[in-house]
Formats: sequence, structure tokens, C-alpha cells
Amino acid sequence: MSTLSRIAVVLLAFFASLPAAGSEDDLGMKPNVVVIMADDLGYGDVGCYGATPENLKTPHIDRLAKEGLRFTSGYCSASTCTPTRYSFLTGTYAFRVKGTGIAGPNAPALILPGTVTLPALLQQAGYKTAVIGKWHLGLGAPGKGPDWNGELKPGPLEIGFDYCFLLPTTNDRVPQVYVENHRVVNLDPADPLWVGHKKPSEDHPTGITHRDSLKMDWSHGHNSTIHNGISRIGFYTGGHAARFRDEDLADKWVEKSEEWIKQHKDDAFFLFFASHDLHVPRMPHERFQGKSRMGYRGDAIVQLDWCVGELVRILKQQGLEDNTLIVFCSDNGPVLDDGYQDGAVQQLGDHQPAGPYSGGKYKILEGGTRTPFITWWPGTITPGVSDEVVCTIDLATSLANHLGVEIPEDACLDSLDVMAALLGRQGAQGRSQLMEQDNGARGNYGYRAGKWKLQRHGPGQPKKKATSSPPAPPRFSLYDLETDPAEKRNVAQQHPQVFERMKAELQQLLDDGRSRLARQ
Ligand code: NG6
Ligand code: CA
Repeated sequence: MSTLSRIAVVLLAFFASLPAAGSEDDLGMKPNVVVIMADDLGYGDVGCYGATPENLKTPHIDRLAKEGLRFTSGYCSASTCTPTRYSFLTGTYAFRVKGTGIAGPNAPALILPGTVTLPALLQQAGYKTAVIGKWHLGLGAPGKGPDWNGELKPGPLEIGFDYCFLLPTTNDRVPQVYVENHRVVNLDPADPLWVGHKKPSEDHPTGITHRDSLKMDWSHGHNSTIHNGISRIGFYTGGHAARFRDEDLADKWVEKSEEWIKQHKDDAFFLFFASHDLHVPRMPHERFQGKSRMGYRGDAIVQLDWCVGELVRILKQQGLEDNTLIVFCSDNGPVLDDGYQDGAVQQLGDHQPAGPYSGGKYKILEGGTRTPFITWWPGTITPGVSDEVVCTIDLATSLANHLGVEIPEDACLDSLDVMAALLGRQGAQGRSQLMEQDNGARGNYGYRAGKWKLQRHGPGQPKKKATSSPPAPPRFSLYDLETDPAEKRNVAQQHPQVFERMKAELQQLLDDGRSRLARQ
């Protein structure tokens, strides 16, 4: 063999050993993973999903979609925040676990130490892990809750995160302080923080007694302690030096993310970027106010879009874009008036927050859980659009399998391996079925299989001890999403076999207590 052909053979062998973009070989790659979870962002709320530039512009999210894979059937698992986040981190539907509905200001940790979680699985694969942004999954021991002036644990660090910088609850609930790892940031021991659900003193100003002083009025609930001219759910006193301005949240998430990514640029890392936009109270930074045609709800989307642009900038500046998988998603569908008079209803115009779907936050209609869902990994994901069904609950098993980390049989009970679909592999299939829950406990479920959608309504868990009269049976209806995406025409009578099959399948998934086969 001539020297030249020997070189050619060596080169060929070398190139053959390199993972080819979009081929099976890159399954062994260990990308950084950044999950950007928006809050209350609906299917139609961004440009690449149908929002018009006259109403608002989302160039950074649109670019992610253009360079990555945009899913038309990407879901979160629930139509409220806490259950989606619970399921995203544990891989198990929240409705299977009591007490995983919307968490209150003093909720204890809902995911207990020892639980197999997405970040813990990634730690096993050698990843550094962080959550930055809204937590809303409780802090502190069961039965006790958060010790605001002491050590806030258990929390994220006890279930698989190496670092956390949090908005501990959700920002319409008290308190307005950051938590870094186990402590409230900047807390002055001389001004302890007290959080409760009873008015602490007769003269404590509230959204009711001092309504005239508010910079944003409430519409329902949200009328207890006032901070930054906005009254909230729940009461608190003290901790003044620790309190943040609502306007600065997005900047803070980006600042902390930049710091953490720079520290870990040489590690494999997982960052859960849990944005608070566009949850109420919508109070974007002054530089975003008025940037959409739709008031603060639209402006908060513009702010979210800015965050996405910043994260991509940071990754690129660190030279990490070819080795980072971004998953952009939402925690539930849209809502307009969620407790504050912020103009969301009046200034909506022709914008369609849920796109072609009905319902939104709190609902089992498609609008409740079908949301923007984009995967981006330059060089590995071929840009395009995917109609495969994928869900935030699937990331745990998908990533663990991808990284060769074994999931115990009794963990991640509903998380399916859809990695090939997330990466846009040719012929790859997403889920064949999907359950959609609301806040839980009411017995409401959506069940999608292919083009069919079953709705089940009630009965919920009985509030008091069982009475003599049995609960009313659940009500079911059937929809063909291909011809009726808005779920307006119940076709159960026209398709009795499909109807019965779907009802039986849903019941089976409820009874089985799991939907992931042990070896999936
Ligand atoms: C509801 C609140 C709503 C919002 C939601 C949680 C009232 C009347 N409504 O109870 O404003 O806070 O809980 O939203 O108080 S979530 O996206 O964090 O789940
Ligand atoms: Ca939410």
C-alpha cells in the first residue's frame, strides 16, 4: 500500500469513528442540557407558533425553532405549575401522588430526598446540575415546611441539584426573596422573615386596606401582604433587606445562569432555567414595558424571549453551542386574568394565546398542556418541524437512557424514552398515548392516542368522609383532533368502538399506577 493510500485509509477510519450529525452514533454523546421552562406560556404565544409581529415579537425563540426542531404536539404533563414541575423532575404523574397540586407559600418539600429524579440521574452520569428560577415545589421537612430564617432543607440540593438560586414559591405568593442553596439571600438576622396565612397584626397593610396605593390592582385573591406596590397571596413581615423587585427577576436568572455556566463550562452540566415569565404578577423590567401591543402579558413574553437570547449568547460565548441540547417548553397553557388587573384581557386584540386549541391553564383541553416545545442542538438536531407527541415528563427517561444510566424499576413511572423523537431522528416515534392532568384531585383527565382525544371529567376525591350516596360517575366525551382541534364536537356516538377502547385504556393507565414498562 502506498503511503498516500495508507493515509487515506487512516483518515477514512478516523472520520467513520466520528459521530455523524443526526445518526445513531451520537447517541453516546454527552451534551450539556439546558431546559428553559416558561411559566403559563400558551401554544400560540410566540411567533414561531403563530403570534403575529404586530402583537409581539419573539426573535430569539423563533430562531431556536428555526435552527432546531419545533414540535406541534409537545406537551407539559399538567395544566398547572406544581404538578408539571413535579412530573418533570420525577418522571411520575403528579396525580399519582397526593398533595402535589399548586403549592402554598409555606409548603414543605414535595419531592423527598431519596426520590429518583432527573437531576439525580444526570448526576450519576457525571453531570453538574442546577436549578435557577421559580421552584414552587416546597421547601423544608414534611409537616414542618420552610424555616425561612434557618436552613431551608430538604429542597433541590437534597434531590439531585448541586446548586440552586430560587424564587421559592411563585411570585404572586409571598415571600419576595431569593433562596440560594439553603439560605435566604441577604437576610438580616435582626429583621427575621415571618410567612403565614393569617394577618399578622390589625394594622398590617393589605391589598384590601391599602388598595388605593397599589401600582397594580388585583382582580381576585392576591389581596394580602403588599410588596413593591403589589398585593399577594399570603402574609409576611420582616426580611426587608432580602426583598427583590419583581422587575429584576429575569435579569437575576440570567446573571446567575451566566455565572454558573461559566463555572461549569468544562463539565457536562444540566441547567433547569425556570423562568417566572409570564406568570402573574406580570411586572417585566422597565426596559420591556410597552414592548408589545398587549400590555404586561405580552411584554413579559418579550422579556422571556430576551432571556432565551441571553442563554444562547452565553452558550455561544463559552463555545458550547455544538455540545448543548436546549429544550424550550412551558409548565402549563395560557391564562389572561389570573388574579391581577394587568390589561391582559382588554389588550388581547386578535392574539390567540392557545393557538387553535381550546382551554388553557387549569384545563384538560389541549390548550391546557399543549404548549411551545422546541429542541435545539446545532449539528446534531436537523432543523425542522415534528408532529411526534413528546412531553416534559419524558425528559428523565429519555436522557437517562441516552446516557446509559439505569432507572430503578419503581421510579419514573410515566416517563417514556422519546429521545430519538426529541433529536428528530428519521422515522423516530414519540408517544403513542398521553395523559393530560389538571391541578389534580378532581378526577379530570385528557387522554390522547393518535388523532383521538378522550376527555374525562370527575368525580374528584371526596372532600369529606364518604357519605352514603356514591359519587356521580365520570363524564366522558371523544374528539377527533385532526378535524376538530378545538374539541368542540363530541363524536363518541359516531365512534363507539374508539370511545370504549379509549375509556378502557385510560382506566388501565390509572389502575396500573404506571405507564412506563419496567425496562423502557
Ligand atoms: C391559583 C391562583 C392563581 C395562580 C395559581 C398558580 C387565585 C384565585 N388563583 O390558586 O393566581 O397563582 O394558583 O399558578 O388565587 S401556577 O402556574 O403557579 O400553578
Ligand atoms: Ca404555571
